[in-house]
Amino acid sequence: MKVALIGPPKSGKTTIFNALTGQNNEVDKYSPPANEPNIGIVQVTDERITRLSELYKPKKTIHANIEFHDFPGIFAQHSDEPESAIFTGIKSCEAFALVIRTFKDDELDQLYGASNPLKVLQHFEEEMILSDMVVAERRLEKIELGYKRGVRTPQVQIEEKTLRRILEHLQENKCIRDMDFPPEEEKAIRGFQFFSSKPILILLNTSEEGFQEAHPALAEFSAAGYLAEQIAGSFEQELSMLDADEAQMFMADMGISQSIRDRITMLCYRLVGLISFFTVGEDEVRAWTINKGTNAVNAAGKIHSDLARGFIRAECFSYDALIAHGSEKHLKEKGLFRLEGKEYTVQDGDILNIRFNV
Ligand SMILES: Nc1nc2c(ncn2[C@@H]2O[C@H](COP(=O)(O)OP(=O)(O)OP(=O)(O)O)[C@@H](O)[C@H]2O)c(=O)[nH]1
Ligand SMILES: [Mg+2]
Repeated sequence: MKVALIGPPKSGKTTIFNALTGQNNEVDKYSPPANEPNIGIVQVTDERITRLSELYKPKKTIHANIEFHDFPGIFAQHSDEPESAIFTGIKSCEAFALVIRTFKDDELDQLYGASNPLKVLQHFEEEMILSDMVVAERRLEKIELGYKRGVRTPQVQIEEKTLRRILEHLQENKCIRDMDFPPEEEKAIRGFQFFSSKPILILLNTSEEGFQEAHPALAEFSAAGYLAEQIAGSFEQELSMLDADEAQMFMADMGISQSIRDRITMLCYRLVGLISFFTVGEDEVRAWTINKGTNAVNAAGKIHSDLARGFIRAECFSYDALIAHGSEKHLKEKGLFRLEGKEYTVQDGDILNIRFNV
C-alpha cells in the first residue's frame, strides 16, 4: 500500500517522514518546494509473524509493509494544475496522511498564517473538491464530443452517468469518499483516482511542549468522523536517530508507549480497513495485506494470479487456534482445519494454503 504525506508548505511532512523511515532528508524553513517526493518503506510490526516464524523456522520471513511518499506542500496558491506530476503522484497513493502544523513558529506564522488545523482541513477538502470537479468536467466535455461523433458505447454511458452524479455531489461541496458506487460504476471511474475519494488521516504536528496536552482540534476532528493523531515531529525525528534503548527512555519521559512507525502503520490499516492473512511453510512465512471483506479467491490472487485463476479450495485455520493448540496436527485432530470455497470471506489472522490447478 502507498500512503501520501501531504499538507501545506512547511507543516513538517519531511520531518515526520524522516522519523518514520529513518531517512535523513533535509528539513528546512526556507528551502523551496522539492520537485520529487521522498519515498520510503516501513515494515508493519505484527508480532503474529514473529511467532509464526518461530514455529515454522522458515528460510525467509516477509512482513507486510507500507510505502510512504513525502510530497512537497500543496494548495498554497490557486494556480495548481489538476494534471500536474505532483498531483498525479499523490493521487496514485491509496490513502493520504494530512500533516498540519500546530507547533508555534513566528516566521512560519508570518509566511503561511497562524496555525489553524480546522481551517487547513477545510481548505484542503475544498481544493480537492475543486480539482476533482475540473477533472470530471473535462472528461464530460470529451464524452459529449464523442457522442456528437457517434461514439456512444454502454461503457461510456455508465461513465457519463457516474461522472454527472459525482459532479452534483462535488457541487454541494462534498467529498467523493462519502458516496457509494455499484461495481460497474466503480470500475468506470477507477482510473481518475479522484483526490476526494481517498481516505484521509490527520496528523497534528506538535512541539515537544505542546505534546503534553491533547490539542483541542483532535476532539473536533474525531467528532467529525476523522481519524486523527498528534505527533511530536521534531522529537520523533531525533528519536529515530537513537538506538532502541535510548529511544525507549525518551519515549517513556514523553508518555509515548509505541514507536511512531507502529502508531502510524496501525492507523493506516484502520483508515483503509485493511487486515492481514498469512501463508506459512518451511520456505517462507509471509504476511499479506487485504481489504476487510475480501473473499478467498481474491486473496489468492494477491499471492499470484495463477492461484486465483486455478482456485480449487483454500485450506484455512486461524492464527489464534494455531497458537492455542500448538501445531497443525493438533488443529486437524480438533477439526479446526477447514476447507473454504471461493466466496469465503477471509478473516484477519487467517492462515491460508491455496489448492489450485492451472
Ligand atoms: N518546533 C518544531 N519545528 C518543526 C517540527 N516539525 C518540523 N519543524 C520545522 O519546520 C520546518 C519545516 O519542516 P519540514 O519537515 O521540512 O516541512 P515540510 O512540510 O516537509 O516542508 P515542505 O516539504 O517544504 O512543504 C523545519 O525548519 C523543521 O525543523 C516540530 O514538530 N516542531
Ligand atoms: Mg518536505
